[in-house]
This record gives sequence, structure tokens and C-alpha cells, in this order.
Amino acid sequence: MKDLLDEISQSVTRLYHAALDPVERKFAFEQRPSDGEIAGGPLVLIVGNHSSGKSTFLNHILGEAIQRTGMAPTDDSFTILRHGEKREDRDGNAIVTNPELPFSSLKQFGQDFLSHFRMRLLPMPILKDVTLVDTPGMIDAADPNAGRGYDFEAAVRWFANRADVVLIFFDPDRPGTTAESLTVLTRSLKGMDHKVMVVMNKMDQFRSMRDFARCYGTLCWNLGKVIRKKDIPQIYTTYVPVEGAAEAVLPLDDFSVAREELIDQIRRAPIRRVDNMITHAARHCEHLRMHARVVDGAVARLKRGRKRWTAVSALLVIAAAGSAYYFFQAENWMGVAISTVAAIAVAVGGYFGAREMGKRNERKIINNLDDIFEELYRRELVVENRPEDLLRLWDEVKAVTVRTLQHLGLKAMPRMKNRELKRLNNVLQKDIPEIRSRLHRVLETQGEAPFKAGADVSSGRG
Ligand SMILES: Nc1nc2c(ncn2[C@@H]2O[C@H](COP(=O)(O)OP(=O)(O)OP(=O)(O)O)[C@@H](O)[C@H]2O)c(=O)[nH]1
Ligand SMILES: [Mg+2]
Repeated sequence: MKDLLDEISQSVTRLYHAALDPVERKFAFEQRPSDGEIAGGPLVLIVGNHSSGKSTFLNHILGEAIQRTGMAPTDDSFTILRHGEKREDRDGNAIVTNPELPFSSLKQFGQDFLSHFRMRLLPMPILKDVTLVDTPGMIDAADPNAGRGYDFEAAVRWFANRADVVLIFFDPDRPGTTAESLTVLTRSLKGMDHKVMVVMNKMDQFRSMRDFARCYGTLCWNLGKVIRKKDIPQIYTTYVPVEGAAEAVLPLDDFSVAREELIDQIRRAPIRRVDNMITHAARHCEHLRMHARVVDGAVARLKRGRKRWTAVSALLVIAAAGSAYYFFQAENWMGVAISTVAAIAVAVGGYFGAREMGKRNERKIINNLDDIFEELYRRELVVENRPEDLLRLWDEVKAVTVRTLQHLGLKAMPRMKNRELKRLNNVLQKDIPEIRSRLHRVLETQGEAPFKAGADVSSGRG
């Protein structure tokens, strides 16, 4: 199975190299994940309220008390739990300076972050398949960055972007903070609904069914406010048996089954990884195609304006030269002089005027990219049955396109060749579906169900 998944992920990498990278470079589009990041193993990220049982759950999966646990906010570090034959702890600076690890860009979060970042190499078999990331719990959810010295939300987003499964933990102790932490987390996890799983933990602590119903209701209500999807994601109601805990009142069997299901989902992270890779490649291609088409449309508009100006100037020069010739024939030397000066003036004025007009026109075009988008996609916006997907895609791409044009200037941008557009269309219509159906075939032969959400290319930005 692992070999088949590796083969599929190599096909995605080849697609990037052959079809997407050249267009990405040509149109200076934002970079895709690096090969190192793509090749890096599956990642499972665990976030949530402090003391919601994140570390206890990880220890349960690993079968050993690796992470510190406790009722007070015990752990304020991001910890990567990764496979290694020998047990070893590494600190943040050592991790980000190691070129073999896909974590170097975490340097951007500064020294305060790095001193709260570490990696534990452990010989547990499950870590051969997935890398787990434990995170500091949310304490004052209203301001997650307060007192941390680094941008907590952005750091969570960095990991979530690269993760294949993101577990959000809640516990019954603090139903009051649920809304705030959900708001913060969903800001960090925007557009990643397809890989988020919600865990309501510590089910053994409920003293009555009514308490449970109230808490569950609060969680669903708050989820409904922040997750903009028709269906609320599945909520895993579970617990981890801990020593010394008060005896449970509710029957626990079902909650143990949910825990097994959750662990099963974590074990499936390698499949999700490949599925997410395909989804990312498809989304990157859609973004890239839209960016390149709009840039091309903008360049075309600039050129049209310049051509019109040049044509008018050329006509005026010809007219002035013609009249100079006429006066020359008539031996009217005054007329010759005036016409010649006029021809030169129009030529020089036309040249400088074209430059000034070009600059003004360029600014106008960049400020009105919406017009170009609507002109290019007019047909699709009317004919397609989900124009809101197209508008959302443009909403995601626009900022990058504007930034690129403002930094590099429209004059420096190239036109898009027909065969480049055809190639990108081909990637989306032929190559990606073909790779995805290969994945589905592999899963079918292994008796695994494919992921529905992964196929939804247009939801959010990964
Ligand atoms: N009864 C019960 N207690 C639990 C459960 N899970 C964790 N605990 C206890 O809750 C406390 C907090 O657990 P941790 O695993 O440290 O929580 P955490 O989310 O890692 O907390 P921070 O690292 O501070 O964010 C510990 O005392 C655990 O023993 C559970 O399912 N049921
Ligand atoms: Mg912890």
C-alpha cells in the first residue's frame, strides 16, 4: 500500500514539475509547497483548549507517558513527535536549521516561538506512518497571542496548512470558552474544513445525561456559527481512561468505540496525505490558471491602449510630413518649416505622451482587475450552475495577482500562450482526475473508503 501511495504522490510531483512550475515561474505566481514539504510524511495536528486532554490522548496512542500532562496549563510548546530509532529530544533552533527537515520556514515566527518548539524522536511503530504535533492549549482564548511573544494563530495556521488531519479538542470543564476558542481556531483553520475533526473529550466526567446534552448542544451551536458548511462535521465524543479519575456515570462503551474510530482516522493519515496532495495540486492549478488568464487579459488591455495612442500619433506625423511635402512642392518655405516642426513635435510628444499614458493606464488596469475577471469569465459566470465557486476562487487569487502586478509592473508581464492554457486545462480535466481515480482504485483493492471532502477542490484555500 505504502509503495502505491508513494507512486501516486510522485505522479503529483511530476505534474507540478512538468505542467505547473513553468507557468508559475513565468507569471510570478505564489510558490507551491516545496518538494521537501510534499515528500514529508503525513502530519496530524492536535489543537484545543488547555487541559482538554490533548497530551493524554497522544500518550494513549503512543502507549507511554511521553508528553507531560496535568490540570494546570502544563505545556506551552509545539512538540513534534516523530519516528527515530533512538530516543532523542531536539530544540527549536536545531530543528529549523536542519535542511533535511521540512520545518526551516518556521524561523519566520522568531526566537520566542523557537524556544517553545521542540521535536521528540521516538521508536514507536505508529510514528513510522504519521508524525504527530502536540500544541500549547488555549488559555485566554480571547487573545491567543497575549504573553506568548509570537503569533500563535499564524503558527497554528502554518502547521494546519501542512497537516493532513487536524483534531480540535474540547472538554466539558470549560464550555464557556468554547465559542472564543472556536473563533480563534477557525480563523487559523480557515478553508481547511475538509481535514478538521472535532473531538469532545473527557466524556467520563459528565455527571448526568442532561449535562452532556447541554454541553453537546453548546458545542454544535457554536460550530454552526463558525463553520460555513451545510453539515456540521462529525463530533467524536470520547475519553481516555486516566488513573485516579472519578467513576463515570454515563455508560462508556460507545465513547470507547469513538476513540478507536478516531485512532483509526489518524492511522489513515497517509491516505489522506495523498488525497490532500491531489486536492492541493488541483487547487493550485485552478488558482494559477485564473491568475495567468487575468494577467494576460491585463497585459492585452495595456497593449490595446498603447496601440491606439501610437496609431493616432503616427497618423498625425504622416499628415504633418505630407503637408511639409506639399509646401515643398509649392516652394512655400515658411509652410515647410512649420509642418516639419509640427511633425517633430507630434513624434516627440507622442513618445513621451505614450509613456505617461501607459503609466496611468497601467495603474487604472491594476486597480480594476475585477473588470478583467468579469470580462474573461462572463460566459462561465452565466452558464455555469455555481458561479459563486468561480467568484470565491477569484476572491482567493485576486490579492496575489494585484501584489504581483504592483511589484513587477504590468509591462514586465508576458502574454499567455494558447498551449499553456490548454496544458493547464488538461491538468484539471484529465491528469488530476486520472491520478484521483488511481488513488480510489488503490483504496478499493485495500477495502478502504475514499474521502469525499478531498474531492471538493473549490472549498476554501489550502
Ligand atoms: N477524566 C478524564 N481526565 C482526563 C482525560 N483526558 C485527560 N484528562 C486529565 O486532564 C488533565 C489535562 O490533560 P492534558 O493531557 O495535560 O491536557 P492538554 O490538553 O495537553 O493540556 P495543555 O497541554 O495544558 O494544553 C490531566 O490531569 C489528565 O489526566 C479524560 O478523558 N478523562
Ligand atoms: Mg498538553
